[in-house]
Amino acid sequence: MDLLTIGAFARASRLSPKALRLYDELGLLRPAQVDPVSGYRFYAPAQLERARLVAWLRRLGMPLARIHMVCDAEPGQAAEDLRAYWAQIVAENVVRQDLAAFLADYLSGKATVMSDERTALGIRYAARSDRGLVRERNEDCAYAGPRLLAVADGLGSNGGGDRASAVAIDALKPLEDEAHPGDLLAALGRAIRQAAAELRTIVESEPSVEGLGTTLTALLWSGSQLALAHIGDSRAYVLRDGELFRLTKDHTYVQSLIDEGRISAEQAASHPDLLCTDGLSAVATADRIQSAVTGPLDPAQTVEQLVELANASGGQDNVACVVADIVAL
Ligand SMILES: [Mn+2]
Repeated sequence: MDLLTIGAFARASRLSPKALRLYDELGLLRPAQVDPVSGYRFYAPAQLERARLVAWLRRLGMPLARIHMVCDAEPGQAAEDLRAYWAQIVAENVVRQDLAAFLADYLSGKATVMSDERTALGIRYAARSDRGLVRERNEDCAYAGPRLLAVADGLGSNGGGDRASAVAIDALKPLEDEAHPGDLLAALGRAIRQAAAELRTIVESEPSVEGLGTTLTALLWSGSQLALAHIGDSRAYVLRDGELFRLTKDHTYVQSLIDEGRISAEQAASHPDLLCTDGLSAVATADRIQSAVTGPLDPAQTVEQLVELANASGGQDNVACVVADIVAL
């Protein structure tokens, strides 16, 4: 059987050569043959069916890890997986639709409150991190101060994880003391780039530390503006009218400004914020988290309760959470 070059196979499957190389590296679609001298990849025509399936699933927006699962499953199971994936997308879109409506209300509300007498706003906050019941170390880190709220979930061998999350949060702490007229996001971005540079230095100078990295979800507050930076699968939520909205999408890097206008005390009082690592969000349902955050407890009691919630579900992972209520001063 004649093998196809990667270019010919790419055209036939409507995947780019770059994508094909990535899928090879991931083990999703291995070439039939690789030239030992040139490294060129060759594909069998029979592989086109799998390649087209991958292309279709990509067009559907399915993540590669999940495509891998679907491609390797028995046909019945694959169909089941696909239906489950789509049901999840539909459910997430309902949540996003609600969030979009909420943000539209929120942003259009700012026009009407501009003429109001200025109300000073502050935040009441608490942060808590816990090792959980199983892990030997706590690689999560949480911080809350008058302007900055952040959680980080570190990873890395030989204590690298603890350090990675601490480095990320420490790099952000100076933001507490600086004035950031107008550009909170830029200030957050600079601090995050500095954290990344410090982590690179550790990786380069200490070979014993492997796989160093950290998630980071941080909110910077100026009294009238909130900026959010998010990397990885920790999460930020906002509670509004008793309902918990998730502001972050896992595994993505989102730079979004929640609100560019003034927040009225009335609006703000109904908007407690929650940040947490997957030690909580992976084990507790949104309902359980929502009822913990909605209750009459103050932020310190709430974070306590959230940690208990994570540990009551087995405490398999470290957990970090930050709760902040925006209040009129
Ligand atoms: Mn974790």
